[in-house]
Amino acid sequence: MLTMKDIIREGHEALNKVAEEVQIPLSDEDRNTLFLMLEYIRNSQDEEIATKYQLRPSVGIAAPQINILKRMIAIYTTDEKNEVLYNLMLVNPKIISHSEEMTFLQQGEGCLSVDREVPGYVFRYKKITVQGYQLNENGDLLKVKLRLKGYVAIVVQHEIDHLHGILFTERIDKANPYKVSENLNPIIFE
Ligand code: K1U
Ligand code: NI
Repeated sequence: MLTMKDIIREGHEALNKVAEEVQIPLSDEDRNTLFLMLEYIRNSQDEEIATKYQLRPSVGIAAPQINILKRMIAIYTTDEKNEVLYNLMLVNPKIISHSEEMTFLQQGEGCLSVDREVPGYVFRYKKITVQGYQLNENGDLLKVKLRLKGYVAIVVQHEIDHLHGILFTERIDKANPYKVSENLNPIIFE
């Protein structure tokens, strides 16, 4: 299993590099890496396991965060009743279109690779269409086109940023971290 020891942090050069396309068909090694990434997120959201192994909670992870410079991401989100909303392992994800409209998380963003609070808003597309391959729980790889909006669209954009060597901290306006342009609505969680 992956733990926080496997996560590289801000300052590590790999976090600023562009990740490489993954070869299709997927190798056993790449498939195993993606399973481990998803397992990390699910473990991190399980109070007992997270406490035992000191895992920082997360809803997403990108392969460069475990120092593997390949285009692979995993996402796992649940609703307030703990029902699974998204359980995704994506290979070579690419945003092929997006809304003009932008949004942002009212509480800001966090990152497993950033060990500090970074105040400020990160503006992201409200809707995106992502093309790539989805690995299912049986290990099968399927070509997909996903239309995403709201919170999960923000998480996917954060993870795809990791594939381009970009941290959320770089997207915050340092001079004016909470400046919001007109007609821009945030996503708010209670
Ligand atoms: O480092 C990462 O890529 C993980 C990061 C992803 C992310 C956070 C916020 C906005 C977009 C993308 C996290 O998951 S930080 C932790 C977090 O946001 C969270 C954890 C548990 C439950 C709910 C949220
Ligand atoms: Ni991150």
